[in-house]
Amino acid sequence: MSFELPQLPYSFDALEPWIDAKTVEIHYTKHHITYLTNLNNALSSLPAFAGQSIEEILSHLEAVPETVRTAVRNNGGGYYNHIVYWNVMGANKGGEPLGKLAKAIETSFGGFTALKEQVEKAGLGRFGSGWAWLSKKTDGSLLVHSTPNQDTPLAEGLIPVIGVDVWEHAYYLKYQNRRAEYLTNWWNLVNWEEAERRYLEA
Ligand code: MN3
Repeated sequence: MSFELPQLPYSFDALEPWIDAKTVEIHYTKHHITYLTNLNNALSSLPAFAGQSIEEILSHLEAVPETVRTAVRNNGGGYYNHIVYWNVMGANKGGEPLGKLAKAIETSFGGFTALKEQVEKAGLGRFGSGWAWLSKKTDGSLLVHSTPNQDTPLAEGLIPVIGVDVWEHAYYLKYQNRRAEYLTNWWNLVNWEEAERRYLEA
């Protein structure tokens, strides 16, 4: 068994002008696929993991043999995190959170403005490479947090609702060192239907 690269749910230029087509193309066809390839290589000698979902594997990294655990953590994380990232964005999206997720954001943070501030702060505060997340805890409440490198919320027992990649490869061609501007503009891309679906499913 091996994992596969899900199709990008839109064309490379769909996220313009907020994320340029070249960045999306390189990010998906070079970076994302490399995580996938390295994940499959790491798991190729472990038939016991065949049939497990990527979510199961990343939620129980301690069960992965030590010889490949770091490879699975980094590349499995990269594989999974980017699937979340692509799917919580879209063309002509943005706007405000919807439905039950909007209510939960109100309860946990006091509203969308406060959520945006916390996510942008988490993304800006991540030194080096990583991610900023809105995640759901097991008790149903919401949390804004950041993970380094390709670590996932799953490894902390959290379910990601939305996540923004703050590795330089996600924004450097268009924004260079201006991570703050990328984060502010990113809200124009968030697919709140998908975010609510993830929140309700989690
Ligand atoms: Mn990336």
